[in-house]
Amino acid sequence: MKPRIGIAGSQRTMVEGETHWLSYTPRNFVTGITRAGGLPFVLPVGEPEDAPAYMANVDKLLLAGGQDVDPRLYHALPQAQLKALDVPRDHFELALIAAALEQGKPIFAICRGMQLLNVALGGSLVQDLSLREENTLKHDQFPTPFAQPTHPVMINEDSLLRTLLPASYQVNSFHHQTIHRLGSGLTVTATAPDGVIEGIEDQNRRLLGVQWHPELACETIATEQGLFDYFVHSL
Ligand SMILES: [Mn+2]
Repeated sequence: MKPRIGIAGSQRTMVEGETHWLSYTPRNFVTGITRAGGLPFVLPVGEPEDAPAYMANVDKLLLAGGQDVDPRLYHALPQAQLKALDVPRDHFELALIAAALEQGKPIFAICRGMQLLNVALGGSLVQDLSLREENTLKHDQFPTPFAQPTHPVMINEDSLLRTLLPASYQVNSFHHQTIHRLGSGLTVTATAPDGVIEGIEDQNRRLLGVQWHPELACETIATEQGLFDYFVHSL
């Protein structure tokens, strides 16, 4: 049987200000999992108490991109640069993470997903890259096309990520927040030249996170599809 992959979904109205709500995930995540030979299940934002039952029905958890993480979850006040939150989504995904850890199931966390995973393990975030003291590169590459890598990262030796990617690598980048304090048990696996953390993992608990967007490049860049292949079959 194909590995069953739960993709934590998002929610939005079809048109801004309208009341017609959609539960969804961007199709690119489905494509990455399907191309890898996995069986994707989109998990709609729901009640945290149902998270263990959802996780019991899948083999692994994918945390997708999306809104900013509620700064209350890492005991910070909202800065002016904070963008949209989805507090129910945060709470449901935290419950999915807890259930995955409890059930010993691997997690692949992308962009917001990596940031939320870090917060779930006691870490914190910088709410906007402009709040860093260091000189910071362009990490929101818009309007450059999604699949086009635009900034380099260095992949740490001894990391799981380094078995999949070269030591010097180029990634696409669409984020305005970044990890500040690292969550417990996590190690940094990839770093941009400005010091921004671009990858994390915990090999013991089989947690893998990247700040960039393999789902937007997996159809054109073999190493990006390779991240999904590894997640579905080997993590
Ligand atoms: Mn970046």
